[in-house]
Amino acid sequence: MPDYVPSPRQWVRDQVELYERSGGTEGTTLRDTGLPVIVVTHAGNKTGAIRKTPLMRVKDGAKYVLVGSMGGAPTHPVWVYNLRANPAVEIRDHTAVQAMRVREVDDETERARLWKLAVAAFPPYEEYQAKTTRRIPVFIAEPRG
Ligand code: F42
Repeated sequence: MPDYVPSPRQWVRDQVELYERSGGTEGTTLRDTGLPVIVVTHAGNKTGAIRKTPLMRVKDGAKYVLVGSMGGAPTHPVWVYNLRANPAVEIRDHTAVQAMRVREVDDETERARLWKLAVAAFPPYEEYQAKTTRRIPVFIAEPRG
């Protein structure tokens, strides 16, 4: 079993720690926005190490939409490459933990629909996309059978 390697960013690491230690009852929102967050557990594409990445909770029915915005930074977050290489993830949404599989959404029509859901759940995504020339990656996560 590979080791869990926490994020090098203190605030991210702290959020994951509190979210998990409380069993999903604390640390479940983004700072002072009050908006809900999920934790995506996945494997590093080079090391195979276990990574835990908090993301905004965007739902599409029973599925989750994962948005690689990273505040509109010029490069994709590393987790995007991890998910492309290893699509099997585990998603914690408050107290519920589910094994899921992700798929990157390339189809423009599908992406546009999911992007609307994402912006409705977390309006700053729109501003992040405007800030960067890269096309922000969008993934859909579905329960693994
Ligand atoms: N980020 C988003 O992109 N979207 C969101 O909706 C979002 C919401 C959110 C809510 C709460 C919160 O606390 C954080 C939130 N974030 C959101 C930030 C998110 O959690 C990530 O921190 C951010 O997206 C950056 O992701 P990252 O994967 O680039 O993280 C960096 C800092 C990181 O962990 N780097 C590691 C390191 O050690 O430098 C790399 C870890 C890694 O995966 N390594 C790979 C491996 O094989 O192990 C190899 C790396 C390679 O070279 O390919």
